[in-house]
Amino acid sequence: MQRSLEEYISLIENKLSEYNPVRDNPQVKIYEAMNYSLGAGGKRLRPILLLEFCRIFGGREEDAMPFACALEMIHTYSLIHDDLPAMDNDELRRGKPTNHIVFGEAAAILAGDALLTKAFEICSKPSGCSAERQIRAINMLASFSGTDGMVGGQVVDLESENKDISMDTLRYMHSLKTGALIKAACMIGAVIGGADESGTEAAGMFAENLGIAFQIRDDILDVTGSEEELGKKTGSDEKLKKNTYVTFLGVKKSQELCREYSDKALKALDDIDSDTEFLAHMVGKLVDRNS
Ligand code: GRG
Repeated sequence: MQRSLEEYISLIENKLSEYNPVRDNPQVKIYEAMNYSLGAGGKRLRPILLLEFCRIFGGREEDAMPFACALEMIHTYSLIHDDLPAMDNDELRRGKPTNHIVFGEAAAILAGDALLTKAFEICSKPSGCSAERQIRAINMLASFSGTDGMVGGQVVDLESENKDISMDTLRYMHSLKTGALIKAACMIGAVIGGADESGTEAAGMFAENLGIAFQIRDDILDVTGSEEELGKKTGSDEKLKKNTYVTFLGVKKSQELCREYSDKALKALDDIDSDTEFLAHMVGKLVDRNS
Protein backbone atom coordinates (compact mmCIF):
# COMPACT_ATOMS: atom_id res chain seq x y z
CA MET A 1 0.00 0.00 0.00
CA GLN A 2 1.34 3.41 -0.96
CA ARG A 3 1.88 5.51 2.17
CA SER A 4 1.99 9.28 2.40
CA LEU A 5 5.06 10.99 3.82
CA GLU A 6 3.17 11.76 7.04
CA GLU A 7 2.05 8.13 7.42
CA TYR A 8 5.61 6.90 6.97
CA ILE A 9 6.94 9.36 9.56
CA SER A 10 4.32 8.44 12.13
CA LEU A 11 4.83 4.67 11.60
CA ILE A 12 8.60 5.05 11.96
CA GLU A 13 8.40 7.26 15.04
CA ASN A 14 5.96 4.92 16.79
CA LYS A 15 8.15 1.92 16.05
CA LEU A 16 11.32 3.73 17.19
CA SER A 17 9.82 4.37 20.61
CA GLU A 18 8.52 0.78 20.80
CA TYR A 19 12.03 -0.54 20.13
CA ASN A 20 13.59 1.41 22.98
CA PRO A 21 11.30 1.39 26.02
CA VAL A 22 12.54 3.15 29.14
CA ARG A 23 13.19 0.49 31.74
CA ASP A 24 13.15 1.04 35.47
CA ASN A 25 16.68 -0.13 36.20
CA PRO A 26 19.96 1.45 37.36
CA GLN A 27 20.99 2.30 33.77
CA VAL A 28 17.78 4.24 33.08
CA LYS A 29 19.84 7.25 31.90
CA ILE A 30 20.96 5.41 28.76
CA TYR A 31 17.38 4.87 27.52
CA GLU A 32 16.61 8.51 28.18
CA ALA A 33 19.71 9.73 26.34
CA MET A 34 18.96 7.45 23.36
CA ASN A 35 15.29 8.43 23.19
CA TYR A 36 16.11 12.13 23.55
CA SER A 37 17.95 12.15 20.21
CA LEU A 38 15.84 9.49 18.50
CA GLY A 39 12.67 11.38 19.34
CA ALA A 40 13.99 14.80 18.42
CA GLY A 41 12.45 14.72 14.96
CA GLY A 42 14.49 14.97 11.81
CA LYS A 43 13.32 14.25 8.31
CA ARG A 44 13.43 10.43 8.67
CA LEU A 45 14.75 10.38 5.11
CA ARG A 46 16.68 7.12 5.34
CA PRO A 47 13.93 4.95 6.87
CA ILE A 48 11.36 6.38 4.46
CA LEU A 49 13.56 5.52 1.48
CA LEU A 50 14.11 2.03 2.85
CA LEU A 51 10.41 1.33 3.34
CA GLU A 52 9.49 2.77 -0.04
CA PHE A 53 12.13 0.74 -1.90
CA CYS A 54 10.84 -2.38 -0.19
CA ARG A 55 7.29 -1.47 -1.24
CA ILE A 56 8.05 -0.80 -4.90
CA PHE A 57 9.75 -4.18 -5.24
CA GLY A 58 6.75 -5.92 -3.69
CA GLY A 59 8.09 -6.66 -0.19
CA ARG A 60 6.30 -6.63 3.15
CA GLU A 61 6.50 -3.50 5.28
CA GLU A 62 6.88 -5.50 8.50
CA ASP A 63 10.04 -7.16 7.12
CA ALA A 64 11.59 -3.79 6.24
CA MET A 65 10.59 -1.93 9.43
CA PRO A 66 13.37 -3.28 11.70
CA PHE A 67 15.94 -2.23 9.09
CA ALA A 68 14.32 1.18 8.63
CA CYS A 69 14.49 1.81 12.40
CA ALA A 70 18.00 0.34 12.66
CA LEU A 71 19.21 2.73 9.97
CA GLU A 72 17.66 5.72 11.74
CA MET A 73 19.36 4.58 14.96
CA ILE A 74 22.74 4.43 13.20
CA HIS A 75 22.15 7.84 11.63
CA THR A 76 21.19 9.24 15.04
CA TYR A 77 24.27 7.75 16.71
CA SER A 78 26.43 9.39 14.02
CA LEU A 79 24.85 12.78 14.70
CA ILE A 80 25.33 12.44 18.49
CA HIS A 81 29.01 11.56 18.04
CA ASP A 82 29.55 14.15 15.31
CA ASP A 83 28.29 16.88 17.67
CA LEU A 84 30.76 15.97 20.44
CA PRO A 85 33.51 18.44 21.39
CA ALA A 86 36.10 16.02 19.95
CA MET A 87 34.42 16.30 16.55
CA ASP A 88 32.27 19.24 15.39
CA ASN A 89 31.50 20.56 18.88
CA ASP A 90 27.92 21.61 18.14
CA GLU A 91 25.37 22.67 20.72
CA LEU A 92 22.18 22.54 18.67
CA ARG A 93 20.74 19.65 16.64
CA ARG A 94 17.23 19.05 15.36
CA GLY A 95 16.20 22.25 17.11
CA LYS A 96 17.29 21.05 20.55
CA PRO A 97 20.47 21.18 22.66
CA THR A 98 22.79 18.38 21.54
CA ASN A 99 22.93 15.12 23.46
CA HIS A 100 26.18 15.85 25.31
CA ILE A 101 24.91 19.26 26.39
CA VAL A 102 21.93 17.62 28.09
CA PHE A 103 23.37 14.33 29.34
CA GLY A 104 27.13 14.98 29.45
CA GLU A 105 29.86 13.72 27.15
CA ALA A 106 30.24 10.24 28.62
CA ALA A 107 26.51 9.50 28.39
CA ALA A 108 26.39 10.88 24.83
CA ILE A 109 29.23 8.57 23.74
CA LEU A 110 27.44 5.63 25.36
CA ALA A 111 24.07 6.60 23.87
CA GLY A 112 25.69 6.53 20.41
CA ASP A 113 27.32 3.17 21.14
CA ALA A 114 24.03 1.77 22.43
CA LEU A 115 22.08 2.98 19.38
CA LEU A 116 24.57 1.29 17.06
CA THR A 117 24.32 -1.93 19.05
CA LYS A 118 20.53 -1.75 19.27
CA ALA A 119 20.35 -1.35 15.50
CA PHE A 120 21.93 -4.76 14.97
CA GLU A 121 19.90 -6.29 17.78
CA ILE A 122 16.59 -5.38 16.17
CA CYS A 123 17.40 -6.28 12.60
CA SER A 124 18.99 -9.64 13.45
CA LYS A 125 15.96 -10.82 15.44
CA PRO A 126 14.37 -13.86 13.75
CA SER A 127 11.37 -12.68 11.74
CA GLY A 128 9.10 -13.73 8.90
CA CYS A 129 11.63 -12.36 6.42
CA SER A 130 13.58 -14.88 4.33
CA ALA A 131 16.81 -15.64 6.22
CA GLU A 132 18.86 -15.16 3.05
CA ARG A 133 17.52 -11.63 2.47
CA GLN A 134 17.81 -10.77 6.17
CA ILE A 135 21.47 -11.81 6.42
CA ARG A 136 22.37 -10.01 3.19
CA ALA A 137 20.68 -6.86 4.48
CA ILE A 138 22.45 -7.05 7.87
CA ASN A 139 25.76 -7.42 6.08
CA MET A 140 25.00 -4.37 3.90
CA LEU A 141 23.98 -2.34 6.95
CA ALA A 142 27.30 -3.12 8.63
CA SER A 143 29.47 -2.40 5.64
CA PHE A 144 27.75 0.86 4.64
CA SER A 145 28.07 2.10 8.25
CA GLY A 146 31.67 1.15 8.96
CA THR A 147 35.22 1.83 7.81
CA ASP A 148 34.36 1.59 4.10
CA GLY A 149 31.18 3.55 4.62
CA MET A 150 30.03 6.33 6.93
CA VAL A 151 32.80 6.02 9.55
CA GLY A 152 35.43 6.01 6.77
CA GLY A 153 33.93 9.21 5.34
CA GLN A 154 34.00 10.87 8.74
CA VAL A 155 37.70 10.00 9.09
CA VAL A 156 38.50 11.54 5.69
CA ASP A 157 36.47 14.61 6.70
CA LEU A 158 38.41 15.08 9.95
CA GLU A 159 41.72 14.54 8.15
CA SER A 160 40.77 17.16 5.56
CA GLU A 161 40.03 20.03 7.96
CA ASN A 162 42.30 23.04 7.38
CA LYS A 163 43.82 21.36 4.32
CA ASP A 164 43.55 21.96 0.60
CA ILE A 165 41.90 18.91 -0.88
CA SER A 166 40.88 18.07 -4.44
CA MET A 167 37.31 17.95 -5.71
CA ASP A 168 37.80 14.18 -6.11
CA THR A 169 38.64 13.83 -2.40
CA LEU A 170 35.60 15.96 -1.52
CA ARG A 171 33.37 13.72 -3.63
CA TYR A 172 34.94 10.58 -2.16
CA MET A 173 34.50 11.83 1.41
CA HIS A 174 30.84 12.66 0.89
CA SER A 175 30.09 9.48 -1.02
CA LEU A 176 30.99 7.70 2.23
CA LYS A 177 30.04 10.10 4.99
CA THR A 178 26.60 11.06 3.68
CA GLY A 179 26.15 8.80 0.67
CA ALA A 180 26.74 5.43 2.31
CA LEU A 181 23.69 5.47 4.59
CA ILE A 182 21.47 6.76 1.77
CA LYS A 183 22.76 3.92 -0.39
CA ALA A 184 22.15 1.50 2.47
CA ALA A 185 18.55 2.73 2.71
CA CYS A 186 17.75 2.22 -0.95
CA MET A 187 19.65 -1.03 -1.49
CA ILE A 188 18.53 -2.72 1.74
CA GLY A 189 14.93 -1.76 0.94
CA ALA A 190 15.37 -3.32 -2.50
CA VAL A 191 16.91 -6.51 -1.08
CA ILE A 192 14.21 -6.97 1.56
CA GLY A 193 11.60 -6.20 -1.09
CA GLY A 194 12.94 -9.04 -3.24
CA ALA A 195 14.53 -7.03 -6.05
CA ASP A 196 16.77 -8.90 -8.49
CA GLU A 197 20.37 -7.79 -9.10
CA SER A 198 19.46 -5.19 -11.71
CA GLY A 199 16.75 -3.71 -9.47
CA THR A 200 19.18 -3.53 -6.54
CA GLU A 201 21.77 -1.91 -8.80
CA ALA A 202 19.25 0.69 -10.01
CA ALA A 203 18.40 1.44 -6.36
CA GLY A 204 22.13 1.97 -5.71
CA MET A 205 22.50 4.26 -8.73
CA PHE A 206 19.50 6.33 -7.63
CA ALA A 207 20.98 6.58 -4.12
CA GLU A 208 24.46 7.61 -5.27
CA ASN A 209 23.10 10.56 -7.23
CA LEU A 210 20.55 11.51 -4.58
CA GLY A 211 23.30 11.36 -1.92
CA ILE A 212 25.47 13.86 -3.79
CA ALA A 213 22.53 16.18 -4.49
CA PHE A 214 21.51 15.95 -0.81
CA GLN A 215 25.04 16.80 0.37
CA ILE A 216 25.38 19.75 -2.00
CA ARG A 217 22.08 21.14 -0.71
CA ASP A 218 23.35 20.58 2.87
CA ASP A 219 26.48 22.61 2.08
CA ILE A 220 24.40 25.40 0.54
CA LEU A 221 22.07 25.52 3.55
CA ASP A 222 25.02 25.86 5.91
CA VAL A 223 25.69 29.19 4.17
CA THR A 224 22.21 30.40 3.17
CA GLY A 225 19.88 28.59 5.59
CA SER A 226 18.29 29.85 8.77
CA GLU A 227 19.13 28.38 12.15
CA GLU A 228 15.43 28.31 12.99
CA GLU A 229 14.43 26.19 9.98
CA LEU A 230 17.48 23.92 10.11
CA GLY A 231 17.36 23.38 13.88
CA LYS A 232 21.14 23.61 14.05
CA LYS A 233 23.79 26.31 13.90
CA THR A 234 24.63 27.56 10.43
CA GLY A 235 28.08 28.70 9.29
CA SER A 236 29.78 25.77 11.03
CA ASP A 237 31.58 24.65 7.85
CA GLU A 238 33.27 28.03 7.59
CA LYS A 239 34.06 28.08 11.32
CA LEU A 240 35.74 24.68 11.08
CA LYS A 241 37.37 25.61 7.75
CA LYS A 242 35.70 22.65 6.07
CA ASN A 243 35.96 21.96 2.38
CA THR A 244 32.47 21.98 0.90
CA TYR A 245 30.85 22.19 -2.52
CA VAL A 246 30.19 25.86 -1.77
CA THR A 247 33.84 26.65 -0.98
CA PHE A 248 34.83 24.96 -4.25
CA LEU A 249 32.12 26.29 -6.54
CA GLY A 250 30.12 29.05 -4.82
CA VAL A 251 26.39 28.92 -4.12
CA LYS A 252 25.03 29.36 -7.65
CA LYS A 253 27.19 26.70 -9.32
CA SER A 254 26.56 24.36 -6.39
CA GLN A 255 22.82 24.73 -6.86
CA GLU A 256 23.21 23.93 -10.58
CA LEU A 257 25.27 20.85 -9.73
CA CYS A 258 22.68 19.81 -7.15
CA ARG A 259 20.01 19.94 -9.87
CA GLU A 260 22.23 17.91 -12.25
CA TYR A 261 22.64 15.11 -9.70
CA SER A 262 18.97 15.13 -8.79
CA ASP A 263 18.13 14.77 -12.50
CA LYS A 264 20.50 11.79 -12.63
CA ALA A 265 18.73 10.27 -9.62
CA LEU A 266 15.39 10.69 -11.38
CA LYS A 267 16.82 9.07 -14.50
CA ALA A 268 17.93 6.04 -12.49
CA LEU A 269 14.28 5.51 -11.54
CA ASP A 270 13.50 4.86 -15.23
CA ASP A 271 15.32 1.53 -14.88
CA ILE A 272 12.91 0.38 -12.17
CA ASP A 273 9.79 -1.30 -13.45
CA SER A 274 7.40 -0.11 -10.73
CA ASP A 275 5.60 3.04 -9.60
CA THR A 276 8.38 5.40 -8.54
CA GLU A 277 6.27 8.55 -8.31
CA PHE A 278 6.68 8.90 -4.53
CA LEU A 279 10.48 8.62 -4.86
CA ALA A 280 10.55 11.23 -7.63
CA HIS A 281 8.49 13.52 -5.41
CA MET A 282 10.98 13.02 -2.56
CA VAL A 283 13.90 13.96 -4.80
CA GLY A 284 12.16 17.24 -5.64
CA LYS A 285 11.46 17.98 -1.99
CA LEU A 286 15.05 17.28 -0.92
CA VAL A 287 16.61 19.41 -3.60
CA ASP A 288 14.39 22.38 -2.73
CA ARG A 289 14.46 21.82 1.04
CA ASN A 290 15.24 24.56 3.55
CA SER A 291 15.72 22.25 6.53
C1 GRG B 1 30.52 10.25 13.96
C2 GRG B 1 30.86 8.05 12.79
C3 GRG B 1 30.39 9.43 12.75
C4 GRG B 1 29.89 9.89 11.60
C5 GRG B 1 29.28 11.20 11.44
C6 GRG B 1 26.56 11.86 9.23
C7 GRG B 1 27.80 12.36 9.87
C8 GRG B 1 28.91 11.40 10.02
C9 GRG B 1 27.88 13.62 10.31
C10 GRG B 1 26.81 14.61 10.23
C11 GRG B 1 27.36 15.90 9.76
C12 GRG B 1 26.72 16.38 8.52
C13 GRG B 1 26.15 17.75 8.59
C14 GRG B 1 26.67 15.66 7.42
C15 GRG B 1 26.11 16.14 6.15
C16 GRG B 1 24.81 15.57 5.70
C17 GRG B 1 24.01 14.98 6.75
C18 GRG B 1 24.25 13.56 7.01
C19 GRG B 1 23.10 15.71 7.38
C20 GRG B 1 22.22 15.24 8.44
O1 GRG B 1 21.23 14.40 7.93
P1 GRG B 1 19.70 14.85 7.81
O2 GRG B 1 19.62 16.18 7.12
O3 GRG B 1 19.35 15.03 9.34
O4 GRG B 1 18.94 13.73 7.21
P2 GRG B 1 17.95 14.82 10.08
O5 GRG B 1 18.11 15.55 11.38
O6 GRG B 1 16.86 15.38 9.21
O7 GRG B 1 17.81 13.34 10.28
